[in-house]
This record gives sequence, structure tokens and C-alpha cells, in this order.
Amino acid sequence: RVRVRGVSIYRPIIYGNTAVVLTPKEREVLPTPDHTHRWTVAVRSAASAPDSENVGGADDLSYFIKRVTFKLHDTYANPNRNVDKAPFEVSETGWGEFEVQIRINFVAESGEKAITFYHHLKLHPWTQIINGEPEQPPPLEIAAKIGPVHSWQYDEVVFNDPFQTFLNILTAH
Ligand code: SLL
Repeated sequence: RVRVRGVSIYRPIIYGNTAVVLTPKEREVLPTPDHTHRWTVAVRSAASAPDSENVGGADDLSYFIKRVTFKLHDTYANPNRNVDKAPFEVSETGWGEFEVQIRINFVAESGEKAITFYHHLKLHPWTQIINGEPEQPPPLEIAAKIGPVHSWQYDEVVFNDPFQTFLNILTAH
């Protein structure tokens, strides 16, 4: 296996979440009536819109990502969610914000170590301070009218001195 010395190649990604307020009807049919939101946390190509689903298309990251593990809050059953194909995302319902650990494993040909990002799952559209009280999210009825919450972070995955075979894979896409 030959490394190509002096070469740096990067792939732009976004990671983050969208969230919507559940309607009273949706909450009725859930086994967990205390859940207030439905959310999706994901890793996507920076070339695709945050909420688009172009599986197998130009923005499918699986040519260089083998697995993404989303570590959810311990209140969730099986908090470690492995996703082995695009779209690299997890959808759930819940009531609270928390830190999601996002671990990205690259394809075997890369010889690269996994990398980890942290994302604060965002459910509420804003915080406001009323009369010096602690920050409060708006009431759910108002949040529902405001619409989906998006929270995305741009980043670049950099590969230094990549293996020739991996460089070939990257540049072929
Ligand atoms: C908080 N530190 O206290 C956060 C924890 C946990 C969120 C939020 C679902 C749990 C379930 C859920 O929304 N957990 O499966 O019912 O705000």
C-alpha cells in the first residue's frame, strides 16, 4: 500500500439536525405521549440540501464513509445507532435537546481512523429572556407555527498522505 506523500484531499460535509413539533394527533398515537418533537440527525454531503434525500446520487457519501454511529442520549433504547449506508441519518421522537456524538468510520481502503463530531440536537427555534428569567423556548403552539428547526454545521474531512487506492476512489467521485 502506497501513500501519496504531500497530498491533502478533503471532502465537504454537513452534520446536524432538523426538528418539527408533533401535532396533538401525532402525540396521541405515540407510545410516549411526553414526546413533543420528531427529529432527524444526519451526516450529508455539503453539496446537498440539509433535508434532501438523494440516496445513491452524487451526494451519496458511502464511497468513502463505511459507517456512521450516532450516540444518542441514554434515555433512548439502544443509544448507539449504526448506519451502514446512505442516507446516514437517524430519526426519532423526543422531548429534550442533548449532545449527539457522531462517529464516522471510513471505508477499509482508506486506512483512516474514525473521526468524531459532536452536535447539540436542536429542537427549539429560539430562546428568549423574559424579565430576567432563565432562557425559555417559545410555547409549542408558537414553535409549530414557526416551522421546522434546522441546525447544521459545515466541516471538511481532510485526508493527508492518502493511500493511492483511496485517492483513486475519492477522485473518481
Ligand atoms: C434534558 N439533558 O434534560 C437533557 C436530556 C433527553 C431527551 C434530554 C427521549 C427519551 C425517551 C428524549 O427526548 N430524551 O426515550 O423517552 O433536557
